Amino acid sequence: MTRYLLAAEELVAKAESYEGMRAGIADLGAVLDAPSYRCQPQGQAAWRDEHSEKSVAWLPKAASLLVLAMHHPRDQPRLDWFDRGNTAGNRRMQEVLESLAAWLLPAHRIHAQPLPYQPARGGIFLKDAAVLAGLGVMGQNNLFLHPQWGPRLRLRALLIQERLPAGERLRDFEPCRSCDQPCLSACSSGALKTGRYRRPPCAQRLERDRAHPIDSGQGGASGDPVLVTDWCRACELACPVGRY
Ligand code: B12
Repeated sequence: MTRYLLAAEELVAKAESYEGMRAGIADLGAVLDAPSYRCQPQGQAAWRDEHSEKSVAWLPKAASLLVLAMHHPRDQPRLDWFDRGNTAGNRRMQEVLESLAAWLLPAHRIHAQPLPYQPARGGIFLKDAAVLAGLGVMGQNNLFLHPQWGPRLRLRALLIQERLPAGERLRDFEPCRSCDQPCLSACSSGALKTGRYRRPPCAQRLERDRAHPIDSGQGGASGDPVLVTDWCRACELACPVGRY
């Protein structure tokens, strides 16, 4: 077994040893050549992202990505609640990526760097990366679908300085083909009504969610309610793939 194959296998196994996590390796060049980097998103300027993560400059000569998928079940909405610049789910994934990078250097002499969430701050387009890592496929709802969890997961990535062997894309998993696609009618904003995702109505719906935060049920230091944004998940929760 080559040094890099061993490193890839151990890294993925280590990532998946954290509860509710799956992982795969993608080739960075392939991700940068994937559809999200080649299209001009509609209404890009319309979405005001408030994540407070710092911008990063990528490790020189980086060649691979570890893509981390964290299960986000229906009954754990808190993982997605946006509060003080981030979500609990994102913070958890970032912690896992930091511990993986801290392990990889002494274990395999390979440098790695957790990437931020936003592409504009040095993150990558995570759904494309997850497909290319062989973790699942894109669905009709414009979400990444995992065989076990459907779209009910969140993604993050670790940039890796060496070229590790990438996962194989899934070829025999085409869940939307035989599905009556309840995701399309579940979207009350009409973002999926043509059968193809349209960003502006979805972004407007999420803007409304932001304008109407909910009480998290946790009192702050002063005893005041802590208000959080509970983002719409209709297209995610309507998807029968994985079924939980
Ligand atoms: C900006 C953003 C938004 C914006 C704009 C979304 C958009 N799609 O344009 C807004 C705020 C509206 C939004 C909404 C939502 N988002 Co959002 N969003 C992002 C973010 C930061 C970047 C996405 C982006 O701009 N993509 C670029 C645009 C142009 O691409 P796109 O519309 O997604 O379409 C591309 C893909 O479909 C791809 N594609 C299509 N077919 C194929 C086939 C192959 C083989 C490949 C490789 C690629 C590919 O090509 C298309 C471009 O041509 C990512 C995190 C990240 N760093 O990637 C999260 C992310 C995509 N969002 C996520 C989620 C969950 C949501 C919401 C459900 C809201 C919520 N509760 O969080 C909705 C769902 C919308 C939907 N059905 O697509 C998750 C998706 C998880 C998953 N299972 O896929 C991500 C990955 C964040 C995370 N925490 O994990 N989001």
